[in-house]
Amino acid sequence: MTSDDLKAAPRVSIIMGSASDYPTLQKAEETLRRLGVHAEVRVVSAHRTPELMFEYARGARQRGLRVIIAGAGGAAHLPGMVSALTPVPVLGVPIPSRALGGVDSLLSIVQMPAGVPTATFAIGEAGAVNAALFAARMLALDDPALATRIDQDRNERAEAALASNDSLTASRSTEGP
Ligand code: RP5
Repeated sequence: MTSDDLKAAPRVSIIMGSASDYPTLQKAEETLRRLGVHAEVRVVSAHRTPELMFEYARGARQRGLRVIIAGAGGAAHLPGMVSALTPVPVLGVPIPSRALGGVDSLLSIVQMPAGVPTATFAIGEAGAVNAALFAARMLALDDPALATRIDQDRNERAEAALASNDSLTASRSTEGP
């Protein structure tokens, strides 16, 4: 990865309904950065700033965005509404909500009517990481260097899992019968 990869005009955006969603979506940003993919990050609320949401979504393709990761919690209308306004693929991340733990967010995002495709990932950080990896895989379809970095990342995750098994086995064998 070169520093130019991180400086290039963003092909991915990460938007969220509130700055309180950022601790979850930071995992998406970190995952993309690790792969050398620069993402722009913005608060765009479907409920509090609907005009901004319209403007942002309507201009997304022309600005060169190739995929939008949209996280929201509670009555999580942002991913679906943005998907209704742009042809750019939208990956929804349900944010854990204070009242209902994110099940409300999940159901709000996943139950889209036919004709408005909106991908939905797991609630919380796992969803944020996987949305980022999915976005990277989409970009890698015509970016061989990125595809190579994704392969390396996957190998590193496999090695970490194997190492965790070794640590677990070692710690168990030092305990009594
Ligand atoms: C949603 O309302 C946001 O996506 C956030 O998850 C939730 C709560 O927002 P705050 O009250 O923390 O700003 O629109």
